[in-house]
Amino acid sequence: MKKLFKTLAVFFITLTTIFATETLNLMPVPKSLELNNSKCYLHREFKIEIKSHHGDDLYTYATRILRRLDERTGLCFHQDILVPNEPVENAFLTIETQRQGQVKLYENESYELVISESEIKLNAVTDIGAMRGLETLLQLLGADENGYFFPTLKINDEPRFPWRGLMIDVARHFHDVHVIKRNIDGMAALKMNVLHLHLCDDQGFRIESKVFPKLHLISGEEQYFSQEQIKDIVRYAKARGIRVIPEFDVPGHGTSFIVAYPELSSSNKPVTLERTWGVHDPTLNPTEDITYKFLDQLFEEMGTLFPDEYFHIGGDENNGKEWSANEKIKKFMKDNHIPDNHALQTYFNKQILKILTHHQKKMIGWDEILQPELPRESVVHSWRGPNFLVQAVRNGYQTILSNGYYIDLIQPASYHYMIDPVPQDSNLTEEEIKFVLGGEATMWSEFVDDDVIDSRIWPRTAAIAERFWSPAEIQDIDDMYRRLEVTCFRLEEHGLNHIRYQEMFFRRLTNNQDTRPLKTLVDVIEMLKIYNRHRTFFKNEKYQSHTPLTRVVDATLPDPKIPREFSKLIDQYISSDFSPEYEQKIRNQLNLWKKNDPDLRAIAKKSPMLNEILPMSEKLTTMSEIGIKTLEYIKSQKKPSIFWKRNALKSLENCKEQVAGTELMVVAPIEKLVMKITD
Ligand code: TNX
Repeated sequence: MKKLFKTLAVFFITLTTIFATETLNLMPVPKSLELNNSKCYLHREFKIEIKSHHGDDLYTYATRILRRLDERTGLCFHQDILVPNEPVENAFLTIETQRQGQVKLYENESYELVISESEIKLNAVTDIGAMRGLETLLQLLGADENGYFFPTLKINDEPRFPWRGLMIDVARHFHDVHVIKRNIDGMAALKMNVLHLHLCDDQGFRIESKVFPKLHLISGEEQYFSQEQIKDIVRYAKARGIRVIPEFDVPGHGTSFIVAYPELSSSNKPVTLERTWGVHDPTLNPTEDITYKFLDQLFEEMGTLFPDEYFHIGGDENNGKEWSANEKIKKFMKDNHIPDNHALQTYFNKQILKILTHHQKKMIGWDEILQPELPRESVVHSWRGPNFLVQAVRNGYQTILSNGYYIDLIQPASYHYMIDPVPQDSNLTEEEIKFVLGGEATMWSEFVDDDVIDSRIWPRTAAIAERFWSPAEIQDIDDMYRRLEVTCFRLEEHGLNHIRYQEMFFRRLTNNQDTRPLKTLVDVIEMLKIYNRHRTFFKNEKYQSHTPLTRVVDATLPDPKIPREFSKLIDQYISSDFSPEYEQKIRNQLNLWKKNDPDLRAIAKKSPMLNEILPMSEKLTTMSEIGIKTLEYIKSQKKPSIFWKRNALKSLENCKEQVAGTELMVVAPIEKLVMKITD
């Protein structure tokens, strides 16, 4: 019976959602939605009233919503700011909450939104739920010849997972307060609720410490958050129902600690701040009291800046080299019956845990913290794969998933979208599934600075946010991309520059000449995926902290639209049995690509920075010529010689090779077409 009910519920959700998402642009898709068939038009008299006063945050939130609506519609509403205890006459939207929300794990974020032709009602248990509902309302805005409107409907919504995070690495490249804030706004728009700041690593220490000032003064290299700035970020996030969790990565990735305070080191080697990426040796010494005294004081200080009950200690990728090379550490291990480096890390974690518990914090760390005797209230943050997550859950730990959500690896939104925090085929029981708290998209910043970062986070993170919020059954990739496109341009209203940064880069790259030929090329190339860019060199050197991130590769967008559409077009052409309508479209596109190269070369003459990408431009021409020839063969129903086909495939293979950290994304469809000629 229970099962039948569940199946029916899933059916209902899917039905209502399919109905809804065909016409609406909601992201994430709500839990349930009933659409009526009329419109609620917006007018200048539109006013919001909050009927309950549980803290001021909702008032400022609703005021921002009003302004955003105003900016989109140009209606110039009469209502100014919303102020507590000031009655609003003839309010069109009334909001009612039962209590103030806490920015805390498991806080209630549910809401009910009812839109009729003459009024809108938003009810929520907490003000945070109301904030989530207000974002939904804004996403519902439509327009027709009569003006701006909301569709009439009823939504009941709540998240599937309580932990929906974004991690930003501010250590490899520092990111300023305004960058963090605009991304917090993006998170709120997508109903995400945890900002995780990776605050230190081998390349720098990015937060002021009054107790150990050399940390920021030496290892911050003038790029760090002051304590006032951190308080400001935490306050800004809280006002949007978002928790902020700090990460201090120990004992590995420890260079920034050791440069400032060499006494913490596991070796005698002199160290300098790391300028390259990857896993490095410097590791804190787990056998000396001084290490724990230091971390005790530091974590106490930092714990007061970040009020969240969770505190991330990193714990990843300690290669153990320094421990194995240190006689004193080896003796300590022997004396204390610690058999290997893993056990030594467990010993270290246990001491850290005592410190955190003493400061009323719960510990969260990357996979590697999962060792025997890890207390059950710790959270395991899984980056190595679903198996590790399942293992942690089976051992009774709460977990969050990041493996599969590494947005620095430039995989398409569809890839991230289909990864579920609850691993498929894991056979976890209903009870065990409750231990999966959710996940975090991770923005490691080896290849992003303040200009590029938004384009690496958005819009793909919106698809991940939907995975964390919406019912698991919502899986239609085409519909996700349709809604993602709308979400993407809407995100610009927060000052996010994920779209407009490109034009600025093009101007610099062309030396302010015509940017169109460069755009034509950039539209079809992408940065190398996974760790392949890490493996390339620039000017015969490994990438370093100061290597410029202003090259063509940095102006490319992840998951570009034109290649996706071109691939679809080729499929349609093939499945329509080579319809002339599609043929014409393909031909137009190929002709445009084919003749782009001379134009780009002319521009490169006055902008040598473009030279490195010219071989890619040539590949685009070669590929297009092969494509055009293939269309001719198909049209005339003539078969090419066996040599032609062999050479064409060989050239296409060559077109797939990387140039200047980029790859051409439209070769595979042409290959498919060539294969069709003789089939
Ligand atoms: C692995 S995930 C790391 C980071 C890198 C990242 C790049 C983890 C705990 N460590 O140090 O920045 O890969 O993708």
